[in-house]
Amino acid sequence: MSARRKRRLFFALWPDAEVRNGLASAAAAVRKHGSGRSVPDENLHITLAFLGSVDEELLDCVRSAAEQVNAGAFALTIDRAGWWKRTGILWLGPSAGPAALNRLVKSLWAALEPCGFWPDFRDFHPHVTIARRWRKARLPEIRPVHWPIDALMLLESHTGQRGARYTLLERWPLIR
Ligand code: 2AM
Repeated sequence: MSARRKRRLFFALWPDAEVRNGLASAAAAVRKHGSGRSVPDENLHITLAFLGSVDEELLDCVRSAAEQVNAGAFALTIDRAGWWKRTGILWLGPSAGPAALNRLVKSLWAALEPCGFWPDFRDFHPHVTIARRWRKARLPEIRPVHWPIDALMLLESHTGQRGARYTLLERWPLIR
């Protein structure tokens, strides 16, 4: 009997090159004020739904769940830095999470339920992780990054010698 292949998957908001540049400079400005393990610029994103290690045979179900998501495009402004003491995560995020983002995440989890996934019932705090194992120094103001959200992405996470690497598997435009 062969072991079924598992893939570590998550849905995310994945920035285009311009937004990524904005996030990268804001991240660099914030990281000047402390120390920890920086997330490489090419990995910056917002996780919407973390699925964990998924049986490959569930992939079709996950894909059709994404197709059923009922949400429109919206604008997100990343305008603050934050730090979670317990996890040591340093992040960038919106100071006002738009209702459209919450609706998107809710619709995504509802669509994933028939595939056997249950929502992560911790509160959803949209954030871009910019460093881990961060010991807090100071959190400066950041130059706001305007991020037009018009698609939902499915990513696979690989753990390499130099930490996590993400591959974009598929992208669904947000149209309603
Ligand atoms: P983080 O960056 O905020 O830690 C890929 O691993 C993405 O999924 C990361 O952005 C990570 O969020 C998130 N992630 C990893 N493990 C997770 C878990 N157990 N629960 C929720 N999100 C997780």
